[in-house]
Amino acid sequence: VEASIPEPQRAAWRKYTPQPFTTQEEFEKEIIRHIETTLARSLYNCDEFATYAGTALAFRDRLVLDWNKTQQNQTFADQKRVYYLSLEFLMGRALDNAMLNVDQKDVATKGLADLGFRVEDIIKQEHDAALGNGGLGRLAACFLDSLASLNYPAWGYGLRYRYGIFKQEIIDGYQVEVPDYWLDFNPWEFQRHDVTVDIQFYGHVDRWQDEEGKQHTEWVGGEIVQAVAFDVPVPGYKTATVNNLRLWGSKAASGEFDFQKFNSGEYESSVADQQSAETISAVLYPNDNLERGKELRLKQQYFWCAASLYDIVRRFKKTKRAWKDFPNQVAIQLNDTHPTLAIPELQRILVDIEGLDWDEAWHIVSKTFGYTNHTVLPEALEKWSVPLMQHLLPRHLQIIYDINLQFLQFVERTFPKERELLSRVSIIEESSPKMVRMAFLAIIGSHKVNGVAELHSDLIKSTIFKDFVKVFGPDKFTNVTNGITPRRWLHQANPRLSALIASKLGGHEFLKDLTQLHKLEEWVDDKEFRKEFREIKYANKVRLAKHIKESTGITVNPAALFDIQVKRIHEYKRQQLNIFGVIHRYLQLKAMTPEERKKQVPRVSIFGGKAAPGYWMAKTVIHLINKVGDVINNDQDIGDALKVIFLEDYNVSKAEIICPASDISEHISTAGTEASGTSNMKFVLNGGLIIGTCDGANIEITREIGQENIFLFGNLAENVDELRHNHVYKQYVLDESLAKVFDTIHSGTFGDASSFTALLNGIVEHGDYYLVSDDFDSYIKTQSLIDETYKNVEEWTTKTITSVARMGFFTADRCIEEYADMIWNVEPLNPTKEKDTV
Ligand code: Z15
Repeated sequence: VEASIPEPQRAAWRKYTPQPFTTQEEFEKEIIRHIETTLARSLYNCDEFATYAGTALAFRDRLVLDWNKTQQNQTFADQKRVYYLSLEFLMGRALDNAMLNVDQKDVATKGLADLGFRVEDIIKQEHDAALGNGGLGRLAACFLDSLASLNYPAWGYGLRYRYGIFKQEIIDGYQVEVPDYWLDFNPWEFQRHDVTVDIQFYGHVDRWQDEEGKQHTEWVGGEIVQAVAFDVPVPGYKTATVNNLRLWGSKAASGEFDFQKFNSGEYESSVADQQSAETISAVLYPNDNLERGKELRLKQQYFWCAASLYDIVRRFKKTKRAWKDFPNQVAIQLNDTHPTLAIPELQRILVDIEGLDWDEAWHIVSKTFGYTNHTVLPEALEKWSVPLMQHLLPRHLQIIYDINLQFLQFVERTFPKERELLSRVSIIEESSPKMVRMAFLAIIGSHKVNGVAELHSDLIKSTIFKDFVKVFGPDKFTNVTNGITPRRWLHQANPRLSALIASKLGGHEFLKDLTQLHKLEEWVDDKEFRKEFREIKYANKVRLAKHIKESTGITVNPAALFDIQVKRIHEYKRQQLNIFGVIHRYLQLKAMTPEERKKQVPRVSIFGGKAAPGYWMAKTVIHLINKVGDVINNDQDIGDALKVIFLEDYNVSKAEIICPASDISEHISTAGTEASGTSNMKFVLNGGLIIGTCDGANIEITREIGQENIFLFGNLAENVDELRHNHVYKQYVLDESLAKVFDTIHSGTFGDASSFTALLNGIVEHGDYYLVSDDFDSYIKTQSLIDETYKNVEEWTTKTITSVARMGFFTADRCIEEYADMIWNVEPLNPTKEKDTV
């Protein structure tokens, strides 16, 4: 392809390829050009939004030039690529990130000031790209950042939801969901009108024999929906690599089907078909750690897997390699079981369409995929009903049955005496209706399976996937402890701390090699450094206090201890334990004399997070937090000693304000339930300490930063089963302090007590599944220890600085290198040095 373009054309192209701006003047010229021409606005109606749009377009131009080069370079290099399949990419805003990655934020700040705007106000105009629920989606976004920053040839594949995660409003203390229509103005995506794939649903399977007697299987009939590619540039930090995130949108297939209807006068119904096709990519399912088995969700999964695989296979076929080379050119990572249909889909492409024989095809398939598990919670493990799959994807169901048959025959040969084992490891659960266990299919169709923190990876091997360790051996299972990108979660969210660290470490190199942070320990006793470090934390608390004032009207004292728990609301994450602890603190304060009360460490308890719209218990917890806040915040006796804040609509851009502003953050899941957690890493990296259980990545954070620098409490994962058993089968006496808290709620102190009876009864009468009462005493004692420790400013400062210095392990860059070595077997590709590749 490259050689076929004649030299004169190349010369013209070379001569006229746009050059990126580098100076303030060039930047201003670009903004004004975009505002005047692309946006058709002028000096006289240029508000903050138009300025945002102009700035975004100017930076977009810069990214696009490098993006084109990166893509060409990757095509020419023709080496193995990584494809990260995720139903969620929680990207947040792109402009600040783009400015910092291309190292032009200073230029932009000055240029915008020259035009009469403050850069912070302009950045705030952007709508978050909120195509995800929580940790899983944000992890995917952090991984894309690291893949690009480390120059890996990698693509993300996802869905282009018209509505991202809902916006949360709190009205009278209740969560209200508002749709998040985010595509009004999105300069970061490019619709590829020429990249479309027809996706089939329903229909039936035909079998026939050709003249030579060869058997053929073909999926025919049904409906066609068209997938259209929308590409989003993903810039790396201070590198010319700009990778691609390809999101699929759905629309009605153009072609005979519509045309027939149109001709026969069914115009309206053909438009209705169009709308029904578009519903496939209309909305992100708002559940975190819960699967509900809805048909539209299965359609989303297949639509996205089939379009992505078609695209990947098409790219591979252009290289004219033999099929056996496929796993040497392609690594596909499955982010949870959501993309598991990619496994039978690739098998279908190879066998039904490309004519490979089954075993040859299966060898290729099972070397291509890797599967990441993110939870052990049974309600989150995906199962699809066999009748539903039979109806929607008849050929895939056959293939799944054939995969299962081959697998069970293998198990039977290897463990001939173990009949029970066969039903335990079968992909098909023999229930009524029968169910397809997606995690089992993902394990069988992948060459590696990983968990996301050490405890979690051990747990999946000893519990939900135990039998598969026996069948495949332990080497198929591994761990990659999660990480976060320090570019967004330190440099962008906390620029002053990043600058302070850079001033001691000799520049911002540490952002690409986070283990360099350890050198900060040399400065831990430096008076000036400590003072500056504390001043930064205080300024970040002032910034959050300002946000709290604007969004809730409540004034909080930035000198108080800021205690923050922000994450999805879920019983296993135990926001209820936190709010019961707050009520306990309130009761203690009420019992004190005003003089005693003055001596206490003032505290602001801050909550944030969304509940899945159908999750009643989680919504009850939100309601309780708000009611408790109403009472405490308006109690004259209490004043600044305690404030309770619920921050509306927690999302990525708010996390960037919240994470740098904690003194303590809470990661208090029932041991063994939180696979990793990633906000724990964000808070510590920004100089906050943690109160947490021995769960997920908290354990490794403790190992890295030292147990003297973390406030651990509560029962261990190994004891959870027994404790749960005790609740059900033994006489249980409720912890005395917790009983007082419950009495207070029952007495109506926080409004109509009947609103909260289900929540309290779950603990008192129905087995306390999340062990709130077992951990309560240990929790409140640890909270007192935190108060005591916080009084000693010097001790607290030492703990926080030491912790930051020891957080190097938790960069997402380390994760990506582990995946690349252990699972993908891919190498980075240096971006081209030349000005162009034409
Ligand atoms: C989700 O956000 C997580 C797991 C899931 O199975 C689903 Cl469906 C959503 C989270 C885990 O709860 C969290 O512990 C982990 O840090 C995160 O994935 C990223 O691995």
